[in-house]
Amino acid sequence: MARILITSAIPYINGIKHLGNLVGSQLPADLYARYNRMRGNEVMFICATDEHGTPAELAAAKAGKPVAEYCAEMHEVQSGIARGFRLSFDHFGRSSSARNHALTQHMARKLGENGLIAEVVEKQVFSVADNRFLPDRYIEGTCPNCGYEKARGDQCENCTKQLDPTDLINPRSAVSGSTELEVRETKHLYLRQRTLKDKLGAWIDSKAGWPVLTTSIAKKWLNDGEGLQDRGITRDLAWGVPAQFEGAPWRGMEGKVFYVWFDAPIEYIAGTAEWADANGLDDAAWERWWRTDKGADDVTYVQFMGKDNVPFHTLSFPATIIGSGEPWKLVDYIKSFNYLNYDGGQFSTSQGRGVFMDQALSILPADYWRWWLLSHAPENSDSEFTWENFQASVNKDLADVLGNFVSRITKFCRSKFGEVVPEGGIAGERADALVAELETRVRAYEGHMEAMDVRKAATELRAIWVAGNEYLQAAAPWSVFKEDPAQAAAMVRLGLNLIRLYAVLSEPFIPDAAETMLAALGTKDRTWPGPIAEALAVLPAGHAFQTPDVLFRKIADEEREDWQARFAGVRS
Ligand code: B3M
Ligand code: ZN
Repeated sequence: MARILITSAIPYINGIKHLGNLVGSQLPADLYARYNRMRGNEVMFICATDEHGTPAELAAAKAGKPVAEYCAEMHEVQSGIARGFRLSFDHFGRSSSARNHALTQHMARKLGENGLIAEVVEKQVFSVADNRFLPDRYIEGTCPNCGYEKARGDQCENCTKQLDPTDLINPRSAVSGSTELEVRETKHLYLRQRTLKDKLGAWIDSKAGWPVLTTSIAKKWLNDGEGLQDRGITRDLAWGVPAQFEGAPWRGMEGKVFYVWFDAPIEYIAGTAEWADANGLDDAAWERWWRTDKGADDVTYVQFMGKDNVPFHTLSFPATIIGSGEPWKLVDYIKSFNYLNYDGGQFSTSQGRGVFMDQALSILPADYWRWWLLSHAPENSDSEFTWENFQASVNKDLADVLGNFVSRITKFCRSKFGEVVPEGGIAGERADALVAELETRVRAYEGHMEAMDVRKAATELRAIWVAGNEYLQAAAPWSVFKEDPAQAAAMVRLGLNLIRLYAVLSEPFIPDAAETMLAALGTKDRTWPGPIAEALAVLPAGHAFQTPDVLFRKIADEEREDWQARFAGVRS
């Protein structure tokens, strides 16, 4: 039994995420977590809300609430939506937790003790109109690297370059739009990443099997141009993890907090500690996932994230871990994603363009979205959501292929043999051919799931469903029944067992439908298939079942048009 630690990039607290965010981190992470649990591996799956930084402060101000209260409320909202999508986190933590405060300060102290923190008096952008220092992402301007005009002061979302606000051409306050910006002096802590460059480079080079998207971004920021820069890890803000604390190897940092990108990845660890606390367990329970000196040496750690988060996970966070000099677990594999676009453009929070997670669940159950998103995951390039494609996928794959199969078998059985698995007969050669085909396909499916090739896995799963449908069509037990009821019984018995097999194989993609299928079959047997012939003999003759309701309904053209108009947003 393998031990798999899985983290998804932790979503910002300030608002509800859209489907593009979901498919770029949490959803494929959930797929992988569920698959590994089905295979009997020991899984720890952690996510959290990312609660610090100016976005949270500003959103709270806009909502007219104290920031702590706003975050607590929004955490509950995001938590409920995650449950709605059946995201099976072992713990959905909060980066503002006491655990993360303590661990962030601990890491910073270690880095300081190891000579990796520099105190730098620097000039920082102060917005006179807003009466505050502006954090990097709240300064907008033109990217010096690619010329994109809405680049943020921390990173250009167009070319992914990490920036400093003073790099921007024509800077302005993103809070008020004011260009009345002054540069004032303030002291900050810098993580001396540059001294870790060789170690980081060697570590990345050792990851030969990583996706090209991940390593190319990492190597670009490690080696290109001026290369890896030392990074400021504190900010002039009130909300966050205080940078001045007992035992800190520096002074004069009162009123400052750690930069949100410093404490956010540490929350992966702190979130696991929160999990232990929530379950009344001791520190050893979470340390065995994270400390290689305390049992984590046999853990495989996999991270899921969108491509814009890759530099922070391949360079900044590993710099914290390596620089601490302590035996914390480093990531073994980073699965990163491109962007999902929406109907000929981009998702836009400000314009209300596209489908957001709460809206999605208000119109259709989670499985419909999960299936479409995962089977169209933006792995090798950006992909696009269109309503036509969504409708076609749902109606064909889920309703016509899988749903129809389940309904035909159970209804036919009920009408001819009653709601029990029928006995006797031999299904015949077609059944043997089906078993042989499934033998190959199921093993291929496992391979894709293990490799986290999400689209390939979805394609294989669909082919597995199709194989059953085609078998049923060709075998036609309804015709055979007239001449040879025993053979028809054997075919139906095979079909009912196929439903169970489909439920087990499909669980990571469509957990609710899998649950419904198993419940209808009156079985809790979720055994992952070994030899297919054995897996298709789990439900014995005489086993009772109940014909389920329609598994997936079709999307009508009028609904599709209605939704398309509803989520188009305000266009300029
Ligand atoms: N909250 C950005 C994002 O949601 C950020 C990820 C943090 S992962 C440690 O895309
Ligand atoms: Zn750029």
